[in-house]
Amino acid sequence: MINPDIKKQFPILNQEVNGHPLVYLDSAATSQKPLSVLEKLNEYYHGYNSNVHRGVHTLGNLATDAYEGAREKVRKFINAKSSQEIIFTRGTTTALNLVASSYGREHAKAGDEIVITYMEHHSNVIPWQQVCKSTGATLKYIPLEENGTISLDRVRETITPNTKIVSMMHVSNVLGVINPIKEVAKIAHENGAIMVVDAAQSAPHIKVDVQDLDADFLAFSGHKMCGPTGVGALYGKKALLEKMEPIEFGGEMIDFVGLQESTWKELPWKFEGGTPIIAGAIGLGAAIDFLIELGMDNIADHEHKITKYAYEKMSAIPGLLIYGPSPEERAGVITFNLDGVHPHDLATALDSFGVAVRAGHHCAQPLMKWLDVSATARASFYLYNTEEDVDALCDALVKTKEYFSDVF
Ligand code: 7TS
Repeated sequence: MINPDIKKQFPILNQEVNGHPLVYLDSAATSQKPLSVLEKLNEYYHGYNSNVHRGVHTLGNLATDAYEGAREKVRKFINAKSSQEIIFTRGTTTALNLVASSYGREHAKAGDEIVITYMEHHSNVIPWQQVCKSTGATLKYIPLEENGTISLDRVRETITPNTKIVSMMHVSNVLGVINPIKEVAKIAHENGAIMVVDAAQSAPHIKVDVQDLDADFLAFSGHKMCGPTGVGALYGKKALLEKMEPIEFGGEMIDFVGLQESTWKELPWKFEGGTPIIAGAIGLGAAIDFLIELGMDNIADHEHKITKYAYEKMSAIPGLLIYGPSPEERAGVITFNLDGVHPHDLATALDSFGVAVRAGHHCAQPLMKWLDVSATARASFYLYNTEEDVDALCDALVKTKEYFSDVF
């Protein structure tokens, strides 16, 4: 397990909310940030804030080195072959939209198929719907098994030689399901399709190796992995990125601008139009240092134990329904409903005990339809959560249940 002292590195966690110690169980929405990341941002703004890639003055060179150094940290973190394959974006949503708008619109045509699953986050649904609308391609869904997982048999049935793109989340933000990306990528490639991976909920929690997965594109967000908001990354295989057109045009991304025609810089800069996300990338680099220091396997192990503990304890609360597979098959997310209590009322009641969870459709309306619910509550765990946090959640759940059964 990770030493509970780690909480001291997250000053925000040391506060009371509504008269109770804060129990933060909403890291799937956004994680908290350790001191080392906050200090790195401070250092940049206090010490060498400057624009990058202009190569004239000292501060500018320091900022460029730190920004490009962060790219190298991301490369290593996901084991990409080259830092030219790492594009800084605003987050997962922007990264997936880049792939859809550039690669998708260029390569899909009427009669082609784009394959996703029912569990995807909206940011891995709507960009593909838009590609289908503009190209005439068809959007197909891999059905889910009863416990919310996907089976490779269904994957094989859905992907065909007409499939051009398969796009799938690595870990579900609702069910915690861990998808067999490596095997799905193999099936996609056998059918001549490319594999796009939404790693928003995996990169913060488990080791992600783009070469081992054989992902063609992979997207994630810095703010869910101890980094600042407003930064994320798109990994793409160099051979694919090289042939793709940028989708944003302007400063920084050009080689030469003529009156009628312009040419682009080489990778990765042709996809980073405008002043890039300098502070964000430097902060993300510090977050990666922090995660590597703890060890991704330790983080995964810690979260697995907390999730198992929570799953067992929550399962013992009468009237509490947990969605998705057994704790063995899931990452640190537990989505649930309490009989007779609307999830928004439930989350509000839990907040009155200082326990922060999310309620709603979790940007996964196709999955909500599949679950046949309009909303759920969700507790999500990260490296700083402890068994005491789970105990506080369960106490608050029991008290909420008692309150609602007394009142109604
Ligand atoms: N993909 C998945 C699997 C996600 O969980 C999220 C955000 C995104 C993509 C989008 O990431 P963004 O950083 O571009 O916004 N998920 C959630 C969530 O579960 N609750 O709030 C945001």
